[in-house]
Amino acid sequence: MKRQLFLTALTITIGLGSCTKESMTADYGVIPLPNRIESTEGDGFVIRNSTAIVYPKENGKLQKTAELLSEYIAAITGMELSVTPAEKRGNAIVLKSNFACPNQEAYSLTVNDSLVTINGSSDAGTFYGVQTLRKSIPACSEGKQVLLPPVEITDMPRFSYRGMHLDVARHFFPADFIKRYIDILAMHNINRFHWHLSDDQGWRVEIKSYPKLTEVGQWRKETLIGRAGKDNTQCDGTPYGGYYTQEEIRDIVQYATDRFVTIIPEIDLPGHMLAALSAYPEYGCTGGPYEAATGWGIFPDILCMGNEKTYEFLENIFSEIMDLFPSEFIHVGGDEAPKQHWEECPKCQAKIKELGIRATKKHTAENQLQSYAVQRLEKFLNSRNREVIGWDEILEGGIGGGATVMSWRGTEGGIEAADLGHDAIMVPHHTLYFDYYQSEDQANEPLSIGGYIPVRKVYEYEPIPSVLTAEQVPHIIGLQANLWTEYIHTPEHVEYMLLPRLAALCEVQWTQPEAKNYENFLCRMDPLFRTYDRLGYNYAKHIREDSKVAFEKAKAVPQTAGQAELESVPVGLSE
Ligand code: TNX
Repeated sequence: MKRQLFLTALTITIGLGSCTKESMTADYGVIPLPNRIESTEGDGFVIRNSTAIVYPKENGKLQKTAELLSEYIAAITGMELSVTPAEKRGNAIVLKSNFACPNQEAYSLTVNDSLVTINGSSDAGTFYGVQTLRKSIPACSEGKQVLLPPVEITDMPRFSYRGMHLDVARHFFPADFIKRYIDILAMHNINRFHWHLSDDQGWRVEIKSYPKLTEVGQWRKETLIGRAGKDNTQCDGTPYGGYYTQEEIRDIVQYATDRFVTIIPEIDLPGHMLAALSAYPEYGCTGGPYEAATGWGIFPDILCMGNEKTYEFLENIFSEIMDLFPSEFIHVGGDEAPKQHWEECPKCQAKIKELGIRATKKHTAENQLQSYAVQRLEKFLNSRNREVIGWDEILEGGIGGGATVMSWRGTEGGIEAADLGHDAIMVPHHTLYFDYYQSEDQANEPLSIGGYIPVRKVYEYEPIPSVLTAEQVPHIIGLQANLWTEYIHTPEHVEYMLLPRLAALCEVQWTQPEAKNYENFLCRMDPLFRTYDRLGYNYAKHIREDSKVAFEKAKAVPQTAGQAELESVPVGLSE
């Protein structure tokens, strides 16, 4: 007889309850919470040194996933499990990908006494089953056998677009750290890494046809100290640069692909382009000279979109970007582009005339010129089978084609996009900007851009606006958090801003809303924090104590009381 396991405190009690010196018991109540966890009959499966991880012969992707699982288990337990394409045999963890489910990232995870089977609806699904398994193993399992209680888990994500962003223009982070960042994303079932590669303060990707983009554009002569503001112009006097070679990019793209993370590159235009203009001033309205910005904000010098040569410049850049990044989506920016130079620029005004653009009540002529530029670029990218994403400003001059809108100034952009039949990704700054403070006690926090976004606020976010009709809802393809780095100089600080808010984000992205419960989440954070510790991830500690207390409280609940609760609190997609 199968027993439905409900994800109350009981799950945790089971996990911790049977800890001995020699063995540890896995706990399947991981983050993000799986849709359905049913405990089954039996003694369970013991992971020992002799356990093999088995993948289907000639499936290179699952071979890689099997190797990663072996690494994950080694990092937590010290056991180095062998990886083999052998046929099914006893005491093995078997990876497959023929689980029948229309959702392409679903999986089942079955544990009986002799076998663990992770079966994905695709190789990606199998990878998420592997993530669930590795997170279920307690971080303090070093040198111990791990008992996996018998179970049947079936799981799939709520949203297909589950993103996380990183700005490497304001501050640069080396290739090795980008890989570590991708590891962290993968651990949280995130499948899109939005890589913000260029901005006013630095150009970070090698483009062979325009070598000065990195030779010159990677540099700013110095960096503002303290918070940006009218009265603060104090800089550190130290030149700052950094960029990724194409070889490094290819290596990172492969690293991400192995972890089922698609990298979406962003080249932000026509604004936020000062670094590029410092290298190629001929593509600005005034002809320069320009310098990469040393402080933060919005700058009036943007690309001249009245000049045909600028289109050629962009197409050449994007051709190389497309060669480097296989992603279906390419991000073309579009945010914060002041139009004062366009208003005076003879080329821009001639272009507006030539195109027959007229200012309307809704759209200025200059905003329509931006809209024309984005749509023209979109056609170019479409001709190579790519789709465009832009910040919500791309709605301003009228949106055409099939662009996907990233709604950052609030949720209105997403709502408008859905209403116009476009897809949208929710990234509202008020809830999903991880560069904002995590505590109200700002004096005790590293200097941040502002705001206040505690873990709970992220956790409680509902990305589908209630005003949408049933037909519009599917246009919200997912959500993402953004990590801008004006005030973030080091990898450790990036991790501090990212974790544990990322854990809250991933549960919004993955888990069905009915199954979400903040107290329960806090309780499940405790083992995840231990895993962060074990892996050396630097995280913010604001909810660390609360999560320990929630965990201890759950542990103290006698099993019978837990079972009484069991009958009443179903979770997720349980039938
Ligand atoms: C707005 S979000 C920006 C970025 C800044 C960020 C700081 C967006 C499209 N533009 O350029 O870094 O705010 O929070």
